[in-house]
Amino acid sequence: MSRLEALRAAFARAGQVQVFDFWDELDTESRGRLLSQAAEIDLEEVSRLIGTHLKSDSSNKLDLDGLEPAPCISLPENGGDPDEWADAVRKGEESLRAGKVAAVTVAGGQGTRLGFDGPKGAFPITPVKKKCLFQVFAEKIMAAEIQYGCAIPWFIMTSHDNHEWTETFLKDSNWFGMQPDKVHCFTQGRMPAVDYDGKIMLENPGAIAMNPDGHGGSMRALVHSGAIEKMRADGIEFISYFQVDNPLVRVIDPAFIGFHQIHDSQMSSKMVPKVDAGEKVGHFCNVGERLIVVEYSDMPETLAGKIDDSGELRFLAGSIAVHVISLEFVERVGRGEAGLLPFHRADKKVQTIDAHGETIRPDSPNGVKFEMFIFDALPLARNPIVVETFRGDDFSPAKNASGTDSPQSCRDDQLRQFTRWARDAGVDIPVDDTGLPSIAFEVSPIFAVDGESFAAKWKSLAVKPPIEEGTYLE
Ligand code: UD2
Repeated sequence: MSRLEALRAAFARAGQVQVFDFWDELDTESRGRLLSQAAEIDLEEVSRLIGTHLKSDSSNKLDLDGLEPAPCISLPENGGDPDEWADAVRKGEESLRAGKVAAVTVAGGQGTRLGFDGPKGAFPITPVKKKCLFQVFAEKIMAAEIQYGCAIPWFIMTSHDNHEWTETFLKDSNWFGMQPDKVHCFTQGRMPAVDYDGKIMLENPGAIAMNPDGHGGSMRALVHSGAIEKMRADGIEFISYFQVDNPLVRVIDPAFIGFHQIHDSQMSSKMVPKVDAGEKVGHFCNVGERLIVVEYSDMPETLAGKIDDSGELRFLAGSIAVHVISLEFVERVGRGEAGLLPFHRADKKVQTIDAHGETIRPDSPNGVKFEMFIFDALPLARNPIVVETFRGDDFSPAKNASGTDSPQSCRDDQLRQFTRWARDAGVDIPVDDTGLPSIAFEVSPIFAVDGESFAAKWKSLAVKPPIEEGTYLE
């Protein structure tokens, strides 16, 4: 049986043979592409998802009964034990010095809301030098390599759509000073979109409408791409995981890594207290003993806005999508041995074709995409923990073209951070009542990555430069 016959028969058995409706009209290249897309699809998985998410509507129905706020390890200034924090830092630093930590950035998203034509990592984000997000992360990794005398390999998850672009961009940028053999791009998996009758959709006569399988797909992709094997060969035990849209992120955080180890956790997460009930971050919750994240879109407003006895939001702990994950756990989840990550349904406008092969660009949702979320691995993990972090030093994402979580708010938050470090080190910089200075200046991660390293570096300078409009400390 030819490859075509075998695939066509399998798709026919699954009720999806429409995928080959235009086969006879396709040229050789399109046929090749269609066959390889078809071969990528796990038809059993798709049939199962159609059953749960379209036919029985039993998907995405969270049982919110008995939902409790999850316990968190608080910052010392908010009641956490300073000795425990000091221990965690020591432990994390030990692992860093021993070269047990790798960084993973998920950068496979489409970045539609930002309206940037290119991979988000290439977006210019810093206030003076207009460094792109990838450069900021690379420099933070290099700063940690210098500080701990170790190598920290960096793995970047891309999508089919942006993989080549991302690799070329990094290469053309000389990997921003990192050693090329320490930077690895790996591609996440894809899922077909289906219409409301559960039929796999064609984007054009010779291509299936395929989408990235969500950042939860990183677990599988790390295994299937061979990244995990590479990490193991390098002696990596812990992965510092973060999203591509957050330039403030502490890419390498010894305290966080240390807490993960002290609690013998397989997956640890960072939280910030939400700014208000409507902030678009997931909520750390417990259902019985299980730690879960309830995404903002799934949290009923009445619960999200509920106030506790102390006058604070009851579900205060917001997820900033930063995790430490143990290598062996990624491997087990990626292989499906620790349970499967569920798929979430998203109703979307999917470009498709009609029975004559003519393009349809819908103006309302006409299909369903399936995505996995990384935080759904928490309930599968041993001893998952949630650790509080200071927002001003860890979280300011660029998601929207303007307003909240935009390049402008990100720029302002970087300026507030640099200014706070400088003022704490004794530099006089006037600020408004939000901490924002009237000048724009920039601190390179190679100069300092936090208030402590800034103070030490500043103190060590025999001649201190004036900090004024356009100053760049490197
Ligand atoms: C995510 C979290 C939200 C909160 C927020 C913090 C989800 C569902 N929600 O919201 O709870 O923590 O971040 O900023 O995660 N990505 C891929 N491949 C994909 C899809 C996404 O790599 O298939 C990457 C994407 O490049 C980005 C990150 O995942 O770095 C977040 O994706 P998003 O923008 O869809 O998530 P968002 O902002 O709605």
